[in-house]
Amino acid sequence: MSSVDYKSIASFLHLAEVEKREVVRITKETPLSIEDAYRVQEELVALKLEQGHRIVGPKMGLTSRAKMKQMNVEEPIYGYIFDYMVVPDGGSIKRQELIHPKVEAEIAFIMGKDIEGPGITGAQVLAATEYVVPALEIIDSRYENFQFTLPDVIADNASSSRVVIGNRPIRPDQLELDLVGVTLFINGEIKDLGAGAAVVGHPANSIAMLANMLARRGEKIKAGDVILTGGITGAAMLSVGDTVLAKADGLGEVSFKVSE
Ligand code: 0L1
Ligand code: MG
Repeated sequence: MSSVDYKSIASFLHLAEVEKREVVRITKETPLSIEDAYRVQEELVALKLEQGHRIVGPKMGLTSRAKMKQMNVEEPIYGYIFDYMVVPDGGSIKRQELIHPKVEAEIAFIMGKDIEGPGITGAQVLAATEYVVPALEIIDSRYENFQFTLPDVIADNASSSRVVIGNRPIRPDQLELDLVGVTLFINGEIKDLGAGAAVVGHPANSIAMLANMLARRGEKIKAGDVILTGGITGAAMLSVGDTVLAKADGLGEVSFKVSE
């Protein structure tokens, strides 16, 4: 049996988020397996729920081949987005509430039906999806200089921090999501671009993987979940005064500003 104190690591990471303070990665002192890391994440989620926050939906991370190769992993990771993380489209994030935020452009799914793995496919995900929208995810690792191992980032709720969801939902059968081009602009300049296929071949595959990973823990995707499928663009650093915009072909735009 593992001697890792999941609750105290979760409290430590939660406090770092609340106090907007970067901390030394957990595995520098305490070895964590992937299983341990998800146990810490579960405690972190429980702590936030106890404090009255509500889950908006799970999110997938490390879904691009480049990020998986960089972290030497075969499988993406997941975390959870909470209500306090949601910023309205066109709204602002406050730089002083965060540690060292970065932004990436994604496609989010709004689920119409529950999906329970194992064995879920992308086609089943599309059949269970009500709408898709462009999204901007603001990630803010609690670790010094965004430096971590895979178990560290899983324990840290996959760096989840803020999210801006587009407000023009589109039915998923209206377009081929793997071919959708997404461009990330900061202050009117293109920072990065990519296509939906950057996310494990198709964003729906990302949710199928999520359903199958959740099934190992006896959990499922629920109708009403808003799910971030993973970065289509790379993550760009944010500064006070930035205006951030993502344009997704056929899906529209989503934006926010960075205030002090
Ligand atoms: O949403 C993501 O892909 C982020 C996962 C965690 C990795 C990072 O913080 O860069
Ligand atoms: Mg992301």
